[in-house]
Amino acid sequence: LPAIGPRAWRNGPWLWRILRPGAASHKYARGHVAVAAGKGMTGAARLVATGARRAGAGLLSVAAPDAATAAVLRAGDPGVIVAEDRAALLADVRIGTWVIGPGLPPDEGTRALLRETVSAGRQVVADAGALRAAAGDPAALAGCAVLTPHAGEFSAVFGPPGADRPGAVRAAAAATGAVLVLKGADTLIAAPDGRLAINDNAPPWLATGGTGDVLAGIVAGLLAQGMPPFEAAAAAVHVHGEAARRAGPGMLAEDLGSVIAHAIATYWLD
Ligand code: NPW
Ligand code: AMP
Ligand code: MG
Repeated sequence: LPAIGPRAWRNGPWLWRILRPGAASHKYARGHVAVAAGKGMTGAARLVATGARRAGAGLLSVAAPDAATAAVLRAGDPGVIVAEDRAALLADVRIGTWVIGPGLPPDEGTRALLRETVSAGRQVVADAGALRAAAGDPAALAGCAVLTPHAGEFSAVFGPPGADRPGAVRAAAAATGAVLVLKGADTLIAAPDGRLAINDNAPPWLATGGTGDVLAGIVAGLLAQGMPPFEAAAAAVHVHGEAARRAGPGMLAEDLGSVIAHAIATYWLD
């Protein structure tokens, strides 16, 4: 590793393992994830759903903003529950983990949804529109479990990371109290307590539309199964890169799910 101070590791299964489902598992016990869908970009919510379900979440609900969007979502993956009553989903204590941001506009509505979800005591993975909605205002993200910015989103919220990327992500994690995942060719994962992992297994062809949405879903799927945020984020990033390697150079974001299905057992805790 470069000179990045103490408590820094190369990311990999030696840092964490994924819980193997057992005979006593059932779908509720494996965690229920909710995703907030936007009006136009329903594909983003569907990719989040795929990531969360392939990472092992037992149930997945998508909160649709209106009836027309719900109809589009219902025409998609049959295993996804599409709900129009967002308040009811938010009140459901069994839905412990939410993904907010992919496909959402960077506006006050998204900020309000994030605040409500955090206030309700849910674990929140904030990405994309939720990060853009907090541009220049990191305090708006306080209480989130994991933030997954690419470099543009990170700069919008926290300012440019500069040459000391490990220092910048550690500072952002400390400032928000959330685990920070700064995505890129190498991805940095930092915890508020200073732990840092560097992930370098992602092939360049992972840089294609929608892969970040799948990653946010994998993080949520692992959180929902009880993994702590730093471990869930680090594991998700590694699984995501490994899935891309296995899927090959022509892969699409939507190909990652079926590859994760085959790769996931290699990460199980024995
Ligand atoms: P430049 O060009 O460097 O000046 P956004 P987004 C900058 C949804 N999707 N990686 C760069 O600026 C997402 O969920 C929906 C990327 C660039 O112009 C979001 O809600 C899909 N960008 C929404 O689209 C599938 C970087 O940031 C700008 C960067 C927009 O997300 C696709 C991009 O800005 C997609 O996931 C980096 N490393 N560094 C669907 N099927 O529905 C700097 N930039 O607004 O964050 O655009 O990431 O495309
Ligand atoms: P997003 O920008 O949200 O769609 O996320 C893009 C995903 O692709 C993230 O997981 C990045 O880490 C990954 N990625 C972007 N560029 C590269 C690259 N050059 N090599 C490997 N992975 C990349
Ligand atoms: Mg993205």
